[in-house]
Amino acid sequence: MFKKILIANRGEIALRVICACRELGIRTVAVWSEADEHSLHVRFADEDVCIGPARSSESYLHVPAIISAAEITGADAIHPGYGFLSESAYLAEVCEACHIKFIGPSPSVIRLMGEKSRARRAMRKAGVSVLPGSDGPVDTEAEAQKVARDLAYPVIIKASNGGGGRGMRIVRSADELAPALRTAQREAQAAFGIGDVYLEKYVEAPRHIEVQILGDHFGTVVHLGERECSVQRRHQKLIEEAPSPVMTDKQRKKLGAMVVDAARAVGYTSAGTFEFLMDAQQHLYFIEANTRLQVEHGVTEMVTGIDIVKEQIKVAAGEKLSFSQHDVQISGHALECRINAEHPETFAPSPGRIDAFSLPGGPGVRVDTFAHAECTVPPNYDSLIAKIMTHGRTRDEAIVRMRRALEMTVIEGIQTSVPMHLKILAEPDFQQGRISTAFMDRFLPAPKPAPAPATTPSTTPAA
Ligand code: MV4
Repeated sequence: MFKKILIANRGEIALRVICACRELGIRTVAVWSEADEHSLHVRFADEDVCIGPARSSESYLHVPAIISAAEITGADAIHPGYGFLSESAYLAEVCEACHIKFIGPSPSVIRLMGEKSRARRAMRKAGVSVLPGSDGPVDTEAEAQKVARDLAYPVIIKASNGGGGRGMRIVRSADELAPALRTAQREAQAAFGIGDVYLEKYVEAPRHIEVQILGDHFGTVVHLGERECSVQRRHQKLIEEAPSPVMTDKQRKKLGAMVVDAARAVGYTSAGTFEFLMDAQQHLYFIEANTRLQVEHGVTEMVTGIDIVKEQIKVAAGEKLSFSQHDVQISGHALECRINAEHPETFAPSPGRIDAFSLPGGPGVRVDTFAHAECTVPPNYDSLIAKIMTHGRTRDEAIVRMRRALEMTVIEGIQTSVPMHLKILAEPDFQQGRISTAFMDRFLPAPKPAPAPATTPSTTPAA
């Protein structure tokens, strides 16, 4: 087992990894930017190293600073958390060269999954039901027109090296395709340094369902069931739950087995997530895979009793998975509300100093956070300050527990998304599990009425 792990991250996830290390008897090294000097992850780590200024590109994203900190402290592994360098094949390669274990899949698997159109092809080859789309990147307008005609409109253009919703364009008719393709290619080039894009059939108001897996270095891969993350806004997930309210045991078994076979086929090790869209007919289609620990892993831990971070560390150290598929039982239902430092109506960030702070507890409640009374939420990073999770024997019980947990959450001095969550949880559609990625549209500000045209326009045919 590792003796010392450097955690290349901050905030609640850095603390979550410290929890796992302490339980495993592993020493920890925190790294921090100048904005995080007084942060709890620094206080609770055994050692800490300042790696640069507040700006991420000069600290949490700066590979030479992270590697130097690991070498100076003699860390034998690096846990990247989520975000930042967690899906950097480059960091994983540098770690290999420096004889430091990167806690994640191999660089080649990270690279494969990072190229979304290549990942689609690999998954299709491995027998996964993949959303219909182009076979690889689409370069020319003629090619795009042919693929889109075969798929039938609407289609969606996605950046091959993007992911998580960035750089996507929905195209509803052939005449919109050429300009959308050019814009998408230009945006992909600017955002990701690679202009490749691919096409998929566009699914209206899908559910977002993802399968959690763990793989060791002995060819064993298990799945821990699915999470549903359909309640999202601007590609930011707000509420996640496990299991999905609409998946049957039979469907879970089939989807899980399909993902496990595919993961084994590509040599997947460590924790990972395979994302699917579910259409109105409840068909599931693979869209992309994430090669990191995810923000919402805790709801899976609550319904399986498995500590995903400890297992991830153990398999990275070369241990066999300590359980088999047969041992994985989904028990009850768990929900997670992401508490962001933001204005509850405008969603504008609300960093600053927290005055009063009190967290909920009691039966079935878990809170992962780095915040505390009199701490400061810096403006430099994402606005997630706490994850409130609840577990119940049923989804209804998990919802009741979440509502009382949110009502017993005190965070003063900054604005948070707690009131927004209470509104969502009071919605009959949410309570009945009638959710989709379009669910949050009802909370958008009412669109301004279009200004009256000076002359009566000719009527255009309805779409
Ligand atoms: C889609 C989709 C519909 N059809 N792909 C968003 C997050 C990223 N992981 C994938 N996303 C989507 N992919 C196909 N083929 C719908 C979404 C989606 C979305 C798309 C455009 C605008 C807002 C959206 C909100 C949630 C999900």
